Amino acid sequence: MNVIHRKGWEIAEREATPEHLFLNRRSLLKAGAVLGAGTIAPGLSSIALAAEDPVTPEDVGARYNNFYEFGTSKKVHAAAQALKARPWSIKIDGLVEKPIEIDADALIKLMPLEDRVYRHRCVEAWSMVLPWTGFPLSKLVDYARPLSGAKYLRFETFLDPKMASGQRSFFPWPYVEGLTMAEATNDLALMVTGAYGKPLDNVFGAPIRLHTPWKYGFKSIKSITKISFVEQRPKTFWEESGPGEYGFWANVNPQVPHPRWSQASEEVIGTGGRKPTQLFNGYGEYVAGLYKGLENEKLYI
Ligand SMILES: Nc1nc2c(c(=O)[nH]1)N[C@H]1C(S)=C(S)[C@@H](COP(=O)(O)O)O[C@H]1N2
Ligand SMILES: [Mo]
Repeated sequence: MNVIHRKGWEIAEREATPEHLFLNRRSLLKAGAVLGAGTIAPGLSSIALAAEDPVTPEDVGARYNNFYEFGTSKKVHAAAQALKARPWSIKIDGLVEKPIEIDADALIKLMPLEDRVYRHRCVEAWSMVLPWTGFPLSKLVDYARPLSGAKYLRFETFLDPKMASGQRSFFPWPYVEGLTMAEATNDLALMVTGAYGKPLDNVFGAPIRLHTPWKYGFKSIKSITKISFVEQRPKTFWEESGPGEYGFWANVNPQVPHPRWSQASEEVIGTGGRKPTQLFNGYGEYVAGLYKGLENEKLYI
């Protein structure tokens, strides 16, 4: 059996995939009370008794999404099934030793997959907790063999207005995002290939998407077709769409309001409740250092 070395940022119930094992603290305590604590399966007790952030149930998490390529509503699950996620080719280009074009499944096979439970905080002041499968973006950076001039990663989503009805609207398609090399090689930056113990549902951005859980959700670009290593900071989809409202850095900060609403708290989707928002979405210990010396930048918009 594999020994799992848990890192500090990991939410303790991470071993609980598939999702039917995600008992919340209350139901587990109840089960314990009925069965006697000793009868709880050993793998499970450590999971659920430590559950401070209950995982969002799958039927909630996969039915409240942002995927503007398929419409601006949160109910985009059915429309997103029009996405043809296989076969899927990914280009890696720009300032690299040699440009690469690789099938998504071939890339996924080359990468060390792991399960991670991450908090997700949308700029619209709602949040979820998602059980992902994926690999560290840093592994893809190694694989790409960037040249020393590469300062940023620029990510791009597919462009196919015939397939994706939302791309017939006025937005500056395709969806583009970016990270610095330091952010991309931080341990937390995850390339996501699965959720709830299964390959990614289209609505989550199949076959492969990014999740940077310390940043607002819009940084976590879905259905990636191209990753370019570049010298200049890329102009992102949301900066292009609303420059006064969305910036490049977009780190979560409850004290810096969005121009149109407070970021102090968030609606926890599926619970009917709210909770206070945390600086860097609670991951500051692992990422705050990335922003030393950048205090003059708009780090939280
Ligand atoms: N290509 C693409 N990626 C995207 C989006 C999008 O509309 N298109 N929406 C972003 C926003 S605003 C959020 S909150 C998350 C939502 O991810 P989820 O649906 O998996 O929760 O995806 C992000 N990535
Ligand atoms: Mo979002």
